[in-house]
This record gives sequence, C-alpha cells and structure tokens, in this order.
Amino acid sequence: MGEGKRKILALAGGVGGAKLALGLTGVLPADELTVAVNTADDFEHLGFSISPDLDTVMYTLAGVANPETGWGRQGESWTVMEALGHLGGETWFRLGDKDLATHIERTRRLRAGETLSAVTGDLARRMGVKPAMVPMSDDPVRTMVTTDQGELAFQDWFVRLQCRPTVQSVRFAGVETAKPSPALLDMAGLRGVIVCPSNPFVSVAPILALSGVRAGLTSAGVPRIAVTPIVGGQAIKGPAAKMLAELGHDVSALGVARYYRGLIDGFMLDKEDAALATDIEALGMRVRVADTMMRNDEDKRRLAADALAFVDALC
Ligand code: FO1
Repeated sequence: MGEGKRKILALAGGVGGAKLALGLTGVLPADELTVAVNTADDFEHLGFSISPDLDTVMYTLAGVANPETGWGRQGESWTVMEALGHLGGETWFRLGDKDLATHIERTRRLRAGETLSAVTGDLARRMGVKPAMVPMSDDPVRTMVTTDQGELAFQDWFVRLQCRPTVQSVRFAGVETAKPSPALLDMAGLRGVIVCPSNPFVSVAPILALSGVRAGLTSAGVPRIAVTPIVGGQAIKGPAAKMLAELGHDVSALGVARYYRGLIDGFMLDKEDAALATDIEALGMRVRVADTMMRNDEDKRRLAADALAFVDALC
C-alpha cells in the first residue's frame, strides 16, 4: 500500500452494498472507509422523503437491519401501516413504525433547509454508525424505468409492481444538474475504490452518471474493483439478472464485467463462476475468484478482507 493512501471508497446501493460495507467495517478502521450511497431510489411518499438505500446502509452498519428483508429495521411493528390500511390509505410501500421515525425526522430537517448529507451524517452518528456514509448527491436524482407498461418511477416498478414490467431502458432524471458528493471527487489519500455487489443498472449507474464521477474515478490512478452481484447466472438479491436479460446483456458475471469495462481494473468473481475468469480477463481486467456469498457476518468480513487484498494487489 502506498504511503498515506489509506482511504477506501465503497460505492453502494441497498442490501448487497450494505452487507459488504458492514464487512469492510470489520477489517478497516472507521476513518479509512467512506460509503457513497445511491439516492436515485429516493422518493416522496405519504408526504415523507424516503431514502431506501441510505437507510438500508445506515441500519445495517448500526446493526439494526431486518435480517429477513435486508431493508427496514429488525423487531419492527406495523401499527401505523395497519391503521392506514383500515382507512383505505396507501400501504404498498411498507413503512414500519420505527422506520417511520427516520422518515419523519429526515423530512423535517430537509424542510428546515438542511442538506441530505448533513441529515444523513447526523442520523447515522446518532445510530452509532462509525464510518462516513454519504448520499451520492444532495440534489434529487430519480430513476425512471421505461417498461412495456410505459415509464414508471423506480419504486412503482420495483415495489408496487414487483419488478414485473419488462424493462426497456433506464434514465436518471435530474442527474445532469445534480452535484456529486465531494467524497466522490476527493481522491486525496485514496487506497482504492470498491464497487459493491449492488445492481449495476439502478444502484451503481446513477452514482457513475453524476457529473465528473466516472472521469474522476478512472483518472485517480488507484485500483478500482467490483464485486459481482451475479452468481451462477442469478442475482443474489433483486432484479439484476432480469435487467441484464431485458437490457440485452449476458445474464452472467461476464455480462456485469462487460458493463463495468473501462471503469474497473479488477473483478471479483464467485468460485461457482470460476470458468468465466479467462473471458473476463480478456476484457482487460484482472480477476480474483472468491466466495462472494455473504450469509453471515463472518462471510462479510472474509469477503471484505479478500476485496482489500485484491485492491492492494492491483497497486
Ligand atoms: N422493498 C419492498 O420490496 N417492499 C417494501 O414494502 C419496501 C419498503 C421499504 C421501506 C423503507 C425502506 O428503506 C426500504 C423499503 N423497501 C421495500 C426496499 C426498497 O425500496 C428497495 O430495496 C430499494 O430501493 C432497492 O435497493
């Protein structure tokens, strides 16, 4: 590792990104990790500003995430949703009682003029999160999915319609003018960049689409690796495999590596997909084969340690 190059920048979406970020907290001092989180899934719902991926990362790093869903809080009660249902209100996006407190407080502070970064940093600190976690931008960016049923806002497609409509294309409304978080452009003291095993099209792509981010990362002269979100042709969680197919990519880790070509110089492949290594190396990137399944906290730490070793091997 180069002298003074200590910081790891992790790019994360929801559940997969949060899991690897938690693993990284087990192998890095807190001040050597910054997690930059997708906010293009954010939306306004029931009058609240909801930031699903920020909350998934925050709850996971705070040790209070719901282990079954990956999103929301453990030991949650649903009194408000049930009462809302009885009144005929909208309940397709399930907000638990404790989770609601996060949305109430975030919304209040945003309305009072604080930035999303300031609110996120403070809520995370109060929940006991040690590393820096930053929204990709303080400005609104919204993923819009063009489907066989027309253009849909992301959470309409993802949660309300359960990803059923066929995806034809994806765009990030507002990304042209949104300013990236300074953490995404600050390359001083950077040891490497880790693209977490998040959905390439709707979790990582919005971060990279922010002005100057892709160029900044690729010209930083530090190792950049991605951990596969696809194992054995299937997404570990979520619609990544469905999106690969519908957007015309190979439904495999190779399809993901091709998508990240030019951005990364190392790709972490699951041992189940070791046979793809030669084809991925032919794209001009190095490959490390690892056990990428994160079933428990020990798996998360082990994968994080493997990812760090890969970063340092690429120096
Ligand atoms: N995902 C669902 O599939 N159903 C839900 O009802 C749901 C509620 C929800 C509430 C708060 C939150 O922070 C996340 C929530 N998610 C829910 C997860 C979610 O919106 C997606 O996982 C992400 O946007 C994709 O990363």
